[in-house]
Amino acid sequence: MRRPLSSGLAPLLLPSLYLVLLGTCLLLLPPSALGASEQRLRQACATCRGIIERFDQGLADTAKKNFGGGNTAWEEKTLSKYETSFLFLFFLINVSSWCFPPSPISKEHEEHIEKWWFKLKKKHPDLFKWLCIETIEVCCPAGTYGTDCLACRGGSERPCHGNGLCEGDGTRGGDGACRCNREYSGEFCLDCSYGYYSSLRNDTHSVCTACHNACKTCTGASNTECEECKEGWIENNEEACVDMDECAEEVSPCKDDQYCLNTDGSFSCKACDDSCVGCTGEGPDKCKSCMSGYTMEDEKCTDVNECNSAEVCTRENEDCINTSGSYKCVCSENFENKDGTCVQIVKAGEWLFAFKTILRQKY
Ligand SMILES: [Ca+2]
Repeated sequence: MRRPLSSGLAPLLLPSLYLVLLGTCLLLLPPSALGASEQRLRQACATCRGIIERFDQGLADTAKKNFGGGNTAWEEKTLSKYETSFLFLFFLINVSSWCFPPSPISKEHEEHIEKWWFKLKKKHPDLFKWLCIETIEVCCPAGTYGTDCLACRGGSERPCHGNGLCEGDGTRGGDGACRCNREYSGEFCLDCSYGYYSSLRNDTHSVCTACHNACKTCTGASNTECEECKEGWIENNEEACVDMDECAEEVSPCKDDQYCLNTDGSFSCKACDDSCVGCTGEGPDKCKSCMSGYTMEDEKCTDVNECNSAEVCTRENEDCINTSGSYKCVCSENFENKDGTCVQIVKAGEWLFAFKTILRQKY
């Protein structure tokens, strides 16, 4: 049974709209322009891939929402060439701004996409392969690169022996050279980088592993297999690289008000406690001597309570407050400092009383 056109047209034409979008964007990347630059070659493939992914997703969504059990036969029968062309025109106006940069539309590409949709999608279900690789030739199969889709170094199955990226992999650009992962080096990413050793090596596989933290270079995993010790490490009697204790040196590498803290392969300088003049570690019990305002008590620099002395804060109406390492003198309650003397604070009500008294006396 035939559905009414008004309700059936939207779901029916939706896949075609995706085709239009696809066509429009791809047309911005005509093969004639692909030789322009390396960047453009890679971008051309990335764009084609992106469009195919969105197209596939769009088709999947449309099928789920509108076709349910599928009505492809009816759809193909109803969708006329005239409707497709009309939608092409409509979308060329609306969709072209989504793609970059604008360029003239080629009839040839328009036809490629239509051809695939109506005639080839069963025979070539992989639209990416058919369109991007085989037809408009902006991409290459995985593991190959360049104009002729040559195999990457180390072969297309495992480019760069699985230890790096092949330049231009899957695109019509690049030179197939390997960009090795950090652990690997060499043309085929089979050699180990500085600081790594070969833990497995045969004709096809190479595994490089990081040296022990103590080694600059090495032949194996432990600190006895270093070829050279890293800075901050020193070779001991057993020919192993061990941490150098910088803090044990006769002259401390730290400042006078700091203590030295040894760490694996390095050291750090930390501030002494406020009560110390020089120290050997953290806290007031590691002082070499005490700062003024502190006194050594039980091998610990302790605050001196100056307020216990009769010689401090001797002005009238003045109190002493002890602080860590010092003390301060403040006026007692209801007194305030005026020109170095503590005077009684006169409250607002008292002022008013005094003012009224003056007025009464005068008038
Ligand atoms: Ca150290």
